Amino acid sequence: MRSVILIRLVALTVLLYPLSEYIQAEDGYRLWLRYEPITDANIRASYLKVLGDIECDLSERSPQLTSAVEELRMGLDGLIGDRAGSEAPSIWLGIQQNITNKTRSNLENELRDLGNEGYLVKEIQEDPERKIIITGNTNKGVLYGVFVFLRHLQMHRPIEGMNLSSSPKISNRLLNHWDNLTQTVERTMAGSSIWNWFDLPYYIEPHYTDYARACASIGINGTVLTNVNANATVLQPQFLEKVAALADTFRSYGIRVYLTARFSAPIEIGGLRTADPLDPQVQAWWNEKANEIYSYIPDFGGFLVKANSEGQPGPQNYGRNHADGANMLARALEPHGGIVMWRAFVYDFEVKEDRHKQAYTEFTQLDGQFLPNVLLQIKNGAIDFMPREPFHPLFGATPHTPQALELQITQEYMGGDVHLAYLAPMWKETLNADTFVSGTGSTVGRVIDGSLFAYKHSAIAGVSNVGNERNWTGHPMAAANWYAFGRLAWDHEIRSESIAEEWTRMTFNNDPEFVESVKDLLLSSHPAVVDYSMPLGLHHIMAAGHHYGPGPWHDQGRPDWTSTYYHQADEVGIGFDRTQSGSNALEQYSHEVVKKWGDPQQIEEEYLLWFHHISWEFTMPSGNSLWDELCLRYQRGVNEVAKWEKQWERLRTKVDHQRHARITALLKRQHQDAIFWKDACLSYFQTFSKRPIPNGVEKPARNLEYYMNFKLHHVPGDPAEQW
Ligand code: BDP
Repeated sequence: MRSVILIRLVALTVLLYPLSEYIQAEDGYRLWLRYEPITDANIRASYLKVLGDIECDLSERSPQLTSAVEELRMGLDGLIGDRAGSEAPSIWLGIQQNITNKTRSNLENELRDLGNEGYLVKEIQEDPERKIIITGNTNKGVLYGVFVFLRHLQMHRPIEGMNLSSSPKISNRLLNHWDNLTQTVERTMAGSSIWNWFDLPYYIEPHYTDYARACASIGINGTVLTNVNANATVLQPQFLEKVAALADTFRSYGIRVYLTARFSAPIEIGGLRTADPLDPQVQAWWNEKANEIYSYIPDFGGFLVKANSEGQPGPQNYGRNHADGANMLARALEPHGGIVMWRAFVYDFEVKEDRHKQAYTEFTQLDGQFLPNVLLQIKNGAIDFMPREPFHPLFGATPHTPQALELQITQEYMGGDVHLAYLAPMWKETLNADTFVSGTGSTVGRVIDGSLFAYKHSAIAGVSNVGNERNWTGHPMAAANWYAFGRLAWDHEIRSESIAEEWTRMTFNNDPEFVESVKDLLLSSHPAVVDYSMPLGLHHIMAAGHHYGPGPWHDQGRPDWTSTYYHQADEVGIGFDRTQSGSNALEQYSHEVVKKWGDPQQIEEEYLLWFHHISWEFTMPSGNSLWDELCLRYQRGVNEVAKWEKQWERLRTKVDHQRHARITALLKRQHQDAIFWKDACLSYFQTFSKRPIPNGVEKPARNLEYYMNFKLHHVPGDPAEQW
């Protein structure tokens, strides 16, 4: 057997520099990896009985195993502290090959099912000893196991007899950073980019490691560093060196880097006259570029591409189609094992078809034409990350082309980093939605995890809400969305409630009353945001440009960027008719869906105005008229936020002052913003409905002109402010 290095736990030794600096502060920097000392004597004693030295064979010098050991030591030092002289059994860490033969044969079945990223954390009896083993088929699995083990301890769960194992359902679990090389970030408010491009590759900021730790702790294994509105400069050697430096840091945490590829790069940085994907010179340029990238970053993940969408160049500029474009890049990456994530977020205002229908029309006809290492990356809904969207009709409609799901963690349309909106329940609405494309149970989750059509590749992406703010996400509660994305990317069947609970316990504390109350805040947040901004299926009625706040009157410029295009309010009613009498976008769904959503009496109220133009007098299930119901929904959202302010105030003594004060201020602002949304939207829609504001709804404080003339200047994340 190879030499085993026995590592003694050293009392309160903080091993990683970046954390030592912040250990006292409650500024949110440590996210859910706080490893606070366990003060409950019983829990501590029960852990001390079981947790002894860490045993690990580090002779193979695996960076991922080293990260795993460091994390475990740091976690135990923080949570339990002095272990010197402990007689407790040991914690054994390593890949399965290194387990003693006897134990291995006992665990064979469990290990076989773990794949190359799964973990097993188990208490075993290895005569004469008991020990905790943290293992997997790879060191990455071991690393994930360590994070799971520490999560368990952070939540004060019993460890005697523990037996935890899991492997991810989706193989590529990626954050998408919409970060520019100028260090601005599109649509994220939490400061500037965390990538300090100018100082790279010379200075590796400590927070790069902590970012990687946070990602790995929830199973994220890839990161697209650059904005989908891409800049070809990142593909030049000067920048590839910088990218390589980040990749080197992330590798120890099992994270691969990806870049966005600007389609016109061969012209902009390659000196070619065209970027036509069928031109052999262009193909050769990309092949060469891929070789060059892999010479810097041997495990480079691949490209994410936004093409022929919102002004970005693409194959259609040369009369070619999306498959021509994607395949050209796929060919260049294929020899190196890279993938192309080709975004399905394409629409063109020159095309008269309802924007809702365009991606489906475009991509279903190309199914079967993409090379095997191409995935279509599809937003959860057909419009654009609205507060609530029905699932995208494209899901399940390209059985021969793997589909990836793109979620937006950053709250572009939900109050940025100012409003509390826990998004796991909304994401689960999409993941659990039944497309019926291959019989009942053809959920979006099963489409994208590859199980429905046996896709070779599977992927899920979350548009990151991280910036260089001290606490990463601005709103302390917004980190719950980063956390939830990772957890759902690993296993889309986990309940939103459990995720909220885990995050709360680790981020704040285990006080049962506190945990219940914060969980309640989180779980009630998304429905409230929908209520006070875009209830009953209303969508795309936000302010133009920065997208923070209401703008239902917006009717200037290209129609598919206005609000009036989407709400279609008139004297008869409100809502976008997407049934047969309207754009018939509904026909792109399976007939089971059409049957339900095509009927205003059967469709969930949440989607009513998404698919139907409904008369102001229509009787809603509550018995109210549509107009009254709309008003009451807006008010309900406002009331809910008011309630949270009081609820949070009651928790004052249970949380540090720093975070309490910040959240108090944010909730106050959210309350005012919610009132603004309600007042602005109701004043405006009332000009069509011509009905009074019903009882139980507070009348708008000002007249419509005030709301229409109100301008919010210099909103963070607004692309118009970024250059
Ligand atoms: C929209 C954003 C825009 C993005 C675009 C995209 O407003 O900033 O570039 O999506 O996803 O939500 O490409």
